[in-house]
Parts: sequence; structure tokens; C-alpha cells
Amino acid sequence: MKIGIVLYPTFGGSGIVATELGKALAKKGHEIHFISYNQPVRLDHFDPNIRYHEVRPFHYPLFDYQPYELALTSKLVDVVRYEELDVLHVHYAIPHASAAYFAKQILKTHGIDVPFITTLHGTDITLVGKHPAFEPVITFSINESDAVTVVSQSLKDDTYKHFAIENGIEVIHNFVEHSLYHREESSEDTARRKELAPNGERIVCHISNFRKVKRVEDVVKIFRLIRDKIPAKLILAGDGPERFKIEQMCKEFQVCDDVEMVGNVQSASEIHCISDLFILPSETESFGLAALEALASGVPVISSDAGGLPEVNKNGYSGFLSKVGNVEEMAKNALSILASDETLAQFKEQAYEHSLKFSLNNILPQYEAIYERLIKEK
Ligand code: GMT
Repeated sequence: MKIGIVLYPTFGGSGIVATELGKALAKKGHEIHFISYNQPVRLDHFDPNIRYHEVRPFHYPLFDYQPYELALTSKLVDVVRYEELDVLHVHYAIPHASAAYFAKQILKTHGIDVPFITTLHGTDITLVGKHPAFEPVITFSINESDAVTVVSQSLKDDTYKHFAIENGIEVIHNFVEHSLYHREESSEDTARRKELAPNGERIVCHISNFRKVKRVEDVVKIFRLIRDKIPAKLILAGDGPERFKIEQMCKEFQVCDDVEMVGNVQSASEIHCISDLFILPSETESFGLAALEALASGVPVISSDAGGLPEVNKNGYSGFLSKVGNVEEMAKNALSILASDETLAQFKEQAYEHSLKFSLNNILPQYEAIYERLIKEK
């Protein structure tokens, strides 16, 4: 099949899922066309089955705001016509779903019928999408999508709760390609671990876009409680609006010597393979891809029970869940995992085992089945 994938090219989870999905489909022989305003960060190698089409908005002094959605719509029309795409798959509703709808209508005037799938990822529904500034467009474009998928049951429930949806919605969980995550430490990993934790301290980590919903301040609070009891180091990876506040907080808590803020990383697995525990205390989280990436590397997860996190992190097995903001319980649970080598080894094994439920091989055919169905129904 010839599949167009519209995505955000940044470190956000929706862009990562879309890129990994496209790469995996390309490996299976499909022709994949990524469409975005920048090269997606995880699109890092040449594959003859993959093309990248850049959307370039037209700059004109009259525009206080660049009409990106129109530039995207025109690009979609262009790519579908000239590359003869069979189907479009848009990730994150705003503004991708409405652009796909508009492109579809334009293409009809050229005698082309191209179905489009919208995959909702989370904040496009729970935070941004339900804002009155967007709600009518989001409701319309979800209802007009030829298929709609969501990354968790929790997000499906939220979508029906917040919008007047008449369309069916299918849950397809996010996935990981296990071959990209390794559980065994290489000699280089061991050297890096030694550099970071020279006295055998436990290594705890968190990776996010440092937005308010991630509650990174809770990570620092939890870490301080852990470090009060056992020697430990914290790796904070990622970047975003809250980073400065977190740096200040580390100074105030006098934990800077034990905290490494490493900024954005290309591959989460480089952090996970030297980590003992991952913390994700989010306020809302439709799925929590970062948590799944940790589990796939055999790193247990301490998380909140927000949104879809209970679908990803199995309480008492792959880690523990607590109510949002309950940092004392999260620290207690973290310590119960980290306290002994035996318990840690057991949770590491269970974390990996649980992640297999979300392996690429289980999830990919579900998307392929939708593409095939829509193409047949044309
Ligand atoms: O919150 C983020 O990290 C970014 C955001 C996005 O859209 O890129 O992530 C959302 O989509 C991810 C992939 O499906 C999910 O794993 C995240 O849980 C979801 N974020 C939220 O719901 C807050």
C-alpha cells in the first residue's frame, strides 16, 4: 500500500509513534510518505520505501499567523495526486484531521477518493481539543474521518465524554519495537553507569517534554524522599517550559549533585539501559509511551494512575500506580522496588515481560487491517 502519514516531527509521543509506525510499515514493503514541517526526529536512516515531504507555509507580511493548515492541505492534495497514495493516516487531530478532510474534498474534484484515518493521541482531546477555540472543528473532523483510532480505552472514553461523536472509535494501543531496546548492559553502558553512579547508587530516571501535565516537580520530590533512604542518582531527560523551574527546585532541595539534566535524547533506550526505575507522575496521560519504552528495556515504572497509565503499567507487577500528587506513596513504592537486588531483578523481569503485550508485531497488523478495509470500501 502507499500510505501518507501526517505527524508532528518533534520529540512528542504522537510523532514518535507515527514515525516508528511508518518505519515498520516500510520494512514490511509498504511505501510510506511522511508529511510534516520538519524532518521527524526519529526518521534517522535511509529506507528506499520512505519519502519525506516538507510543508512550507508561505510567508506574507499581512499574516500575523502563518496559515499552516492551508499549506498542509495543499501539500496533502499534491502528494496524494502525484504519488497516488491509497490512504492518509493523520496523527494528532489538530490541525491534521481537518486538513485531511479539506484535502479529501479537494481531491474529489479531481476524481480521487482517498480515505483518511485519524489517530487521537491525548492532549488533542483532553487539553487542547476540547477548548472552545477548537471543539467544533475537532468534533466535525473526527465524525468525518473514515476511521478513528485512539491509543487507549481511557482516551476513547474521554473522546466520547467531551465531544458529540457519532463515529466509531477503535482502541489500538501504542507499541514498541523490542529490538530497539536492550536489557543487557554493554561494556560502554557499564562505563557510563560507573561514571554517573561511581559508588553503585541506584539510578532513577524521567523522560518527558517538561510540560506542566508531566508534574516533573513530583519527580524531584519523589527522588529526594528516595535519596533520604538510599544512595541514588536521578537522570532527567527532555526539555520544555518547566525545565528552568525544575533546575531551581533541584538547587533549593540541594540535590543538584545527584541530578543529571541531559536535555533531549534521540534514543530513550540509552538512558533506560543504565536505569533501575522510571518515574512518570503525570496529571493526565492518554497512554504514556515513555513508560512503555522504559518497560521494554526492563525498567520498572512508578507512575500516577491518570488516564491510560493503568493500561500500560500493571500495578504491583511492572511497577506501581498511585493517585496523582501522592509523592509519599510513590517514593515508598519506589523504595520497595529498589531496596533489594532480588526485588529489583524480579520487577525488571516483570516489566519487560509486561511490555511484550505492546510489541510491534501485535499492533502493526491492526493498523494494516484498517488501511485494507478502507481501501476496499472506496
Ligand atoms: O504529552 C506528550 O508527551 C506529548 C503528546 C503528543 O501528542 O505528542 O503525547 C500524547 O501522545 C503520546 C503518544 O500516543 C502518549 O503516549 C501520551 O500519553 C500523550 N500525552 C498526554 O496524554 C498528556
